[in-house]
Amino acid sequence: MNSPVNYEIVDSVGVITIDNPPVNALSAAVRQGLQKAMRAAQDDASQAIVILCAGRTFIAGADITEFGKPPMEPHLPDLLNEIEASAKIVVAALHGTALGGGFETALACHYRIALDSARVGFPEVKLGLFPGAGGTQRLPRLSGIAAAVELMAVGNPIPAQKALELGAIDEIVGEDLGVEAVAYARKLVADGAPVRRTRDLTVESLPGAAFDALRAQIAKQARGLEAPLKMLEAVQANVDRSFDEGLELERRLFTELMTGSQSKALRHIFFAEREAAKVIGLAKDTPPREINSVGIIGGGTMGGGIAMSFANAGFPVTLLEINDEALERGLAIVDRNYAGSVTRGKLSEDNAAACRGRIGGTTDYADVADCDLVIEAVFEDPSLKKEIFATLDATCKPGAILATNTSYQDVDAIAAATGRPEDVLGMHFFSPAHIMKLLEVVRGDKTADDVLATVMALAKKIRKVPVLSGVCYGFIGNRMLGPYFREAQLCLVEGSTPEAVDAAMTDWGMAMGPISVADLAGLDVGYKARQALPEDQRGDPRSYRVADVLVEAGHLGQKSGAGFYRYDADTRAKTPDPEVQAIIEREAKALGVMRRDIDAEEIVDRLIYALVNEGMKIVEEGIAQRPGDIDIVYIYGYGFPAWRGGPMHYADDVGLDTVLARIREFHERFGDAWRPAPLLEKLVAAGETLTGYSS
Ligand code: T1G
Repeated sequence: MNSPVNYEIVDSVGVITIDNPPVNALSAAVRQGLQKAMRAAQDDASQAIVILCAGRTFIAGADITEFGKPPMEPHLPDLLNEIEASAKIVVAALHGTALGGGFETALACHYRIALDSARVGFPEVKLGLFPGAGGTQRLPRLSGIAAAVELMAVGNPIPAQKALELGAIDEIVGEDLGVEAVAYARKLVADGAPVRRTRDLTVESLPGAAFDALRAQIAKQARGLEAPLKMLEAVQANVDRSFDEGLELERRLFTELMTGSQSKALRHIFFAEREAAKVIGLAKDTPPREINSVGIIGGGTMGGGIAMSFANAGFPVTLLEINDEALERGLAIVDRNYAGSVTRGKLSEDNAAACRGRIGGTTDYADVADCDLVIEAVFEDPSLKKEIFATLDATCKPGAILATNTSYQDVDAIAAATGRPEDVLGMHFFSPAHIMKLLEVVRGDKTADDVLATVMALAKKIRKVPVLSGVCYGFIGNRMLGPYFREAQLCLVEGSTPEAVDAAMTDWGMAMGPISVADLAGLDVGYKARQALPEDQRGDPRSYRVADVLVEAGHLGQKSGAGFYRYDADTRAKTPDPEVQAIIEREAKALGVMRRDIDAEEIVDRLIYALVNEGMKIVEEGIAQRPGDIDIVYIYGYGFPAWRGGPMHYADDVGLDTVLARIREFHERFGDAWRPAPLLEKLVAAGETLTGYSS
């Protein structure tokens, strides 16, 4: 088999080229090829060595597909020690994204050059790890401990210019990297530059107190993720141990993380996110339609956020509202959001102005007639949506894609309001739409393949994570949220309090507790949805009676200053409300509920297993293509802790038999709402897991 590593001498410089598409990951074959080339270069006529990569990027890390499998030699830390020990100067030439083990490879070289467009970084923390091949010991020696910790704790790459400032690279060179690298190496030799081993550099020490402060800060940011704190422990070795002792500690802590459940969960998410973008049965080469202009119907919070997502990605956007006043209000929301992004340093003033400049407004449908994609984002009134789609059908050019941003309505019924249902689908954004990464793409009965292919690919361009959903009430995310909220409300009535329910879930890792989420979304939203249903379809009154009473008492949530909690008008800080607790206890009595102590474990199990049980049904019905898609929905749309891998992965990790046993117990105690999903029973009976399952 051809090695993905090529070696040749160019102008007396040994040039090692790695060519392992798509991202030159450090697979076993790459490591073996690199070692072989390095050893050859030690004994041949070359005067110096250059390591670079073919394709779109320098090494983007260790090969994540090899994790969890028996490691093959050479092990990366040993290989990098060997590169560093080279008797001849070794230069790393970087382009694209030099990440993780790729950046560590560069740090083990004696000199580093890069294209201006290159980026370097340590994203391992996003995999529940930290740099495990010398990065925790070498980067501090070049950039100082504080800068190194910052780069490793958050995991976002930095541009070459910044890396230059930090001393992590030595020079930024022109576009022809191969030529520049050979010339750079030859100049080093000509100048008599030394072999400069990073391990030999001294590191500026940091007092214990500074480490304590860092530890406290990181613990707060990590929100239950173990890796950043272990990273800090490894980095601390820089001040009180030798380089090799530091490497040893790094290896031990890294291995603990690698074999732990958090990294397993985050690696699952890494691949599940990429898998989610692939539509089973849709030909890879389905030609997408061209999208160069976008129209948005409705300039409310969602419409404005969606417009910004497209404008931020370079698309011209036309925002349509029913009259000038409403349009002004909509554009003012957009202006406020851009000003906020500038204040928070997310966008530069110029960039914000450029993006804002791409958004135009109108009250005339004729101005969206030529748009390639039109997204309806008005409030959840089914007849209004159908009316708008009938108008779009009459106005928009043939071939335009017509999308609805509904959160739960029947997309097929909306498509039926047009004569071109094949051009209609759902694009369900999450609030705030210019920030939240998730996009539920809802395929209607008649949605054409090229429409689907277009929108799945477009999602990446607007920096969204797409997940395909079939048509059902609430699609994937909101449908599962129903049982989740049901259990949260039942726990309240049966004996708990808003603060206890929320604390149980946030301590477990959720970004926000369910009661606080309800207050944020607005209690009136659920109330109106229930009022639209006949009483016998609203479910167990114990699961909504308190919310109904609160709404009827004017407690709409954060937006009215009071919901389950009271909110400070200025700071938005929330406080428990004794009056609400009194209402809960009064309604419990009226509903004949004997209140009891409910501990955090029961709260977590009821809420999370409610998600799992509904998720199983969604997979079995084919609403979601794979369990991993559900995990992506909950991590990018509902604040589920990524280090638990999403509800479906979590169920696998706990053990489906354990989950089923608990659900059966709840079924006994609480009734039909807890009937175990057939798929769960089938998998347990067959001794199977969800891994690899697809509908
Ligand atoms: N290993 C294996 N496969 C990888 C990979 C990797 N490191 N990175 C990407 N792929 C696959 C990916 O699954 C997809 O496959 C295809 O490449 C294109 O990726 C010891 C322990 C580089 C910024 O965490 O962040 O080094 O779906 O769609 O949007 O300390 O990929 O086509 O079949 O994401 O252009 C650290 C992970 C590893 C970087 C490119 N490195 N990769 O983004 O393409 S841990 C990372 C990325 C480590 C050492 C430690 C991105 C990218 P498929 P893509 P992209």
